[in-house]
This record gives sequence, C-alpha cells and structure tokens, in this order.
Amino acid sequence: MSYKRILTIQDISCVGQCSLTVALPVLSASGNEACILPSAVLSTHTGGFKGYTFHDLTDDFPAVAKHWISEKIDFDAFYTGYLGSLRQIDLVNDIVNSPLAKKDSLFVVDPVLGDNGVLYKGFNAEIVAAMRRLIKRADIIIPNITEACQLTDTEYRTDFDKEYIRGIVGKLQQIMGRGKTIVMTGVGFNPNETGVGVFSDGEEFYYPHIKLDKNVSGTGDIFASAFIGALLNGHDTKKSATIAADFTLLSIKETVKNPAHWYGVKFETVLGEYIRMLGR
Ligand code: PXL
Repeated sequence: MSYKRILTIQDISCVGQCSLTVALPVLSASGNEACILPSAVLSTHTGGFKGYTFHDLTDDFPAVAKHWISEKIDFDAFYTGYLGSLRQIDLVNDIVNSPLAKKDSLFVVDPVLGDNGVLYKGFNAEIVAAMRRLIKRADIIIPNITEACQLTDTEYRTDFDKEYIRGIVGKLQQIMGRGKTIVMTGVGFNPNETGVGVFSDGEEFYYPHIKLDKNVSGTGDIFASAFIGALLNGHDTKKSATIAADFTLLSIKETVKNPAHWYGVKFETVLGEYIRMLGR
C-alpha cells in the first residue's frame, strides 16, 4: 500500500476543531505521513470566539524551508489552508517551487478566505489577490462558493443554477489554466440540498446531499483533509470528493446531537468510518 509524505501549511487554532487540529488526525487516519508548517498560532479560530490571540509565524518560513532543503527532505504533496498574511502566501509559492517539491508533487490549495458571502475577520482584497496568484500554481483547488466568488469577482448568490456555477468555474479555469481540477463545496440547487461539484477540462460531476442546519468553522477543513487523504489512497477526484462529503456529513450529524457544541465539528468519533470508506 502506498505511503505518501504530505506537507500541510495552515494555522493552529488551539481550540476550535479546524485547520491543523483537523488536518493532522484526518491525514494520519488516511495512512499517510502528515508533516506541518504552521502559518500562525491562535488561541481559538476567528469564527465566533472574542479576543483570540494571533501569533503570525511567517518569519519562520524561510529558515524552516532552508533547513528541510539542507536535510534533502521532499514531499509528495502539498496542501495549504488558512494562511495568515500576504507575505506568507507568496512564501508558499516559493516553497512549492523549491527542491522541497518533486517534479510530480501534487499541490492542493484550499483558498480559505470566507464563508456565507463574507471574508473571515482580518482578510481583505489584498489577501484575495495573493490567493489568486497562488491558485495559478495549484493542481487542485477546493473553494466554497464564497471563496470562488471572491477569486473571480463574481456576485455571491445563495439561489443559483448550474449556469451560475459554470460561469464561476470558467473564470477559475482561466486563472488556473488547463489540466487543473476545481472541487467546489456548498453547491446545492434547492433549499434542502447542498453538495460538491468536481470540474476539470470540460467535465463536470455533482454529488448532491442533504443540507444540515449547522454552519460552523472547520467543516471545509474536514472536507479538504478527507478529500486529499482519499486522493493519496489512489481514489480519483470524484470518488475522493464523494468520500469527503460523506465523512463531513457524518461528522456534522455527530455534532448536531449536542446543540451546545457550537464552535466546531465532532469528527473524531467517526474517523473509523472514514478509514472504512477509504477501503483500507
Ligand atoms: O476553518 C477555517 C479557519 C481556519 N483557521 C482559522 C479560522 C477559520 C475559520 O473561521 O478562523 C483561524
């Protein structure tokens, strides 16, 4: 069975079940080696807690990368999530273009920028522009509708049809170029439905599923980590998106059992199901 080394670059929100506290366990459960480059350390995520601390780690990036290069370490895949500063986004570009990447290393960007039509706290148009530069280099991106709209200067809508989605996908494909895949979350065509769309050169695939009334930080990170874990197990992008959507939904179902659990998604109790879905 293949065993890949992946580097994930995103923040540590110490409490809050998102970013690295989700990516590490999920990627490890996928049976691969998960290495991390923390982009920032926060006491909690920014989605609902007040007065959180934020310690930016951008300045550490060049020395960490230099050390790894001197140790001849390289990665089969890179996965970026929440990036805390402008300069950091450009440094990530340097990392994926350095000897840390092999010729055929996979580069997946979850362009974490916002949700429900608005940017996360602390983000602005400059960050969006930097993320637009980063996705040019990516093989696969995993935006939600808000992020896809931000990246393409499209008006955000909650009620839409396939033509609207195709319009956004067309603009993303223009930015990214040919041979790339867009995995868009939050794509549902009626009020009780959401789902995921997978788009690559002229091909589209939709996986609709029920919409649960629970909108919390970290859902996108669970989806992205589970998707990449499935890819690293040899599943194609459509099957990986299906597995990730099923696992995310299962995690949300666990969460709604306890209405007091407002800040994150309880994925831990269903990690075993994820491993089973991977066919491991
Ligand atoms: O899950 C996305 C995310 C990641 N990191 C931080 C966040 C959020 C969303 O709120 O605040 C710090």
